[in-house]
Amino acid sequence: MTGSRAGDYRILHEAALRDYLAGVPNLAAVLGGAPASWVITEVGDGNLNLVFIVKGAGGGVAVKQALPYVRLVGESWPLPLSRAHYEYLALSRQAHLAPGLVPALLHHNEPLALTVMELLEPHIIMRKGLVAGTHYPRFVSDVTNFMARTLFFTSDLALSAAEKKEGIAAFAGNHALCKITEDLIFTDPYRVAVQNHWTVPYLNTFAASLRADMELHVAVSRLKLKFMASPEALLHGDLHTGSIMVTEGQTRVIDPEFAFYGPMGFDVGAVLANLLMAYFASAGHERSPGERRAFEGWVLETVEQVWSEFAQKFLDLWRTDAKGDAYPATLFAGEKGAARLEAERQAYIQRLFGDAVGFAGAKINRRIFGLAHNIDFELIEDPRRRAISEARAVRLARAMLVETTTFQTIADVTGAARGLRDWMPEFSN
Ligand code: SR1
Ligand code: MG
Repeated sequence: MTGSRAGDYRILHEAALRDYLAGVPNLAAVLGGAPASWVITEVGDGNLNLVFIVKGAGGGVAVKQALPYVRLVGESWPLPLSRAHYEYLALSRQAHLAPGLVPALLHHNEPLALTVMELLEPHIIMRKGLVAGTHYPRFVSDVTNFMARTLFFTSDLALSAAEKKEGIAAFAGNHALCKITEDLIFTDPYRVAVQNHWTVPYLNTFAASLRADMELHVAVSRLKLKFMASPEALLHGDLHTGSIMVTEGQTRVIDPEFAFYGPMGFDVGAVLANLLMAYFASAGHERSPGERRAFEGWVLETVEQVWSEFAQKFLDLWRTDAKGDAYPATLFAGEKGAARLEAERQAYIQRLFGDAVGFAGAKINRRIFGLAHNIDFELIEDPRRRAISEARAVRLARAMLVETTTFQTIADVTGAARGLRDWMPEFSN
């Protein structure tokens, strides 16, 4: 799939991209017609890369090219192009483990850090649909299949120790992307950092308490260590609702450039956190009081189902497909062994739930106080209304981080979120 030599990297803008695609026979065939007639549009609205949609008489493709720096910030923040390699590798593995839930890969050029994928149409970024108040009936089933299968089948429960360690090694070089997470999620929101920002002046006292709250610092530091030192499974690594494309009937998980072997709760917590933020942001998008209650009810139901279906599917895979070196069958023989192993599975999933709750809390705070925010809150134009939604989310996030064990079930999480729906923060200004 690679057509250039190392050292050939250049940023492909429209004309160069047209020439490049014209020179790749399978892509030219998908697009159809004369290359001059292809319509090329740059649509990237993420923080890191260029993304083009290319349409021809016969069809379309999506082209993603990594930039040698963080797009959101500019050339002052260099970032390795190798992330395109890890994204391609992760997409290939996910396509195998969770067929139909990631975009089809059509072409990859390693030196150009460029990947061409099927064009997902009429899919939209899920976060945009959530801001608009759209329900997605397939989402729970699809995202839980994706998480259960990609996490289980890359873990020691499914793999031999050698296969697992090969997997860790294959992604170990993606450390620059891990470092972004380590800094932006687990560190910067809790200290003075130039790139932090929040809804001023309303959240000033909240930001100050994030910087002063030692219990919070301990909680987030424990999670940071878990993120750095627990290679449980191949993570997507950035599984927020901006990394999911949907129609009402289809779900596709995109953008795994942060993939590495880490703690499973990080991916699960990312999905839960982003749904919870959609829930709290919803009040800020109402045009009349209570207008979006049905949507908000669906979001909380979705939070509950995401956890319960994920847990069920993961445990079922463990019961049927445990070919890995962990928990050797010979140690759990007979009825007594089977019962003890089942109790252990329940304990494992409860521990994973606690991790997901904590990571979800960290994911919420980073979107409200860190560098990279989300449109769920940012599109609430009135800053006071935005801050009210954000403050509710932050209050839940602190409890999820510091009082994690008080959330024993997912209903404890949704109950706490529901209880904060109409809470009015006292702003100092
Ligand atoms: C500098 S990159 C900021 C964020 O964008 C990505 O989507 C990740 O979430 C990362 O933390
Ligand atoms: Mg992304």
